[in-house]
Order: sequence, then C-alpha cells, then structure tokens
Amino acid sequence: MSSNKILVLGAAALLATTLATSVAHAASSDFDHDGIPNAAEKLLGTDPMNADTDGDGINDLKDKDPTYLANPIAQTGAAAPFRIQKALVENNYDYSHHKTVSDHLELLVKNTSATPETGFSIYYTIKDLKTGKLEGYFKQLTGFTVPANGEARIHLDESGLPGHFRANPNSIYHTNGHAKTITFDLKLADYAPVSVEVHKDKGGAETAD
Ligand SMILES: [Ca+2]
Ligand SMILES: [Ca+2]
Ligand SMILES: [Ca+2]
Ligand SMILES: [Ca+2]
Repeated sequence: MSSNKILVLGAAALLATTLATSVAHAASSDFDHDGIPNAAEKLLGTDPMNADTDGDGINDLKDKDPTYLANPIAQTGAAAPFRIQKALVENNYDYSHHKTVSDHLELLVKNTSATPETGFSIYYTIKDLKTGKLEGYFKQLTGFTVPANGEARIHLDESGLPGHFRANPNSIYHTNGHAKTITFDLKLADYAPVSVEVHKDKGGAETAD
C-alpha cells in the first residue's frame, strides 16, 4: 500500500470517529445547560432551548413545577394606554412574514396614546380542560414596541423568526388536542395589565396544518 493510500484511510477513520462522537454527543446533549438532557425535556414537557421554561427565575432542574409560576403581575395601576384588539390561539398564518407557520399564540395590540409604547411583559396560562393541568409562563417582551396610535403583534412560538418570542415547544398547547382555556395578562410598566381569556376548541395535536 502506498503512503498516500494509508493517509487517505487514516483520514477516513478519523472522520468516522468524529462522526460517531458527534452522534453520541447529540444523543446526550443539553442545549440549554440546565442539567436536563434534550430528550428528557420532551418527557418533562419543558423547553430544551430555555433553562427556565416558565420564567420564574428557577432553573428547570430545580423548579418543582417547571411549567408553572403564579401570576407575578400586579393587578393595580392606572388604566393602560393600549388595547388587545385580537387574541389568536389557533392562528397559523404569520402576517408580518406572509407565510404559514405552526399554530401559535398571537396578540394584536393597539396603542391608544400619541407616543410609542415599549417596556411590556406578559403572563399567560394554558389550562387543559380535560386533565385540569395548568401551565403558566412569564416573559419580558424586550424590544417589543407599539407605534404611537398604531398596532403591533406579539407572537409566542418556536419559529425563531425576528421579533417573535419563544414559547415552550413541549407545552400542553402542542402535545395534545384537548380543549383549553388560555389567559393573557399584558402589562406595560406603571400601568394595570390588560387581560383576556380565549377558548381553544378540541382538535388535533397542533402541528403545522
Ligand atoms: Ca436542557
Ligand atoms: Ca430546559
Ligand atoms: Ca422555572
Ligand atoms: Ca415554576
């Protein structure tokens, strides 16, 4: 065998070893470094790309209920200078990107003031009306702005699209087709939150349709 052939065989063996190592690594990966492997996050119903799925400040591994926190938003304050025009819970069209996406949660927010508004946070719950299971999530909507007297949409999903906020892909919203009640508390700093409740009909598991 020529030395060139030995070199090629050596490179092939190295490539095979590297591939085997990366496959084994992927199987035991923990993308968000919360101590729970990706595969186990699916079983637990937590987000493999978020170390604190529900946003209560407690890491998924340490959190006794990693998909629930009680509402942290104070219900007091002056009347907010915005309205929730629409709360969509089975919507699967993204108007801003003009494309079909998986069903996701979306709010259309109307600013009723003459100044742009920013500094929003959101608390939302998903209740399975068959099993009674309740999930609750809190999120700062960093970068979300509603123009003066204008409208803007909040998307909560797993798309990774610009301007979208990440939602848990292993939530009961996706994993079963039971009827659900979904509530939103949208808060602008210093004002009372605006709340809406929406019913989601029984249907198939929410994959792209
Ligand atoms: Ca993890
Ligand atoms: Ca996680
Ligand atoms: Ca948590
Ligand atoms: Ca929790």
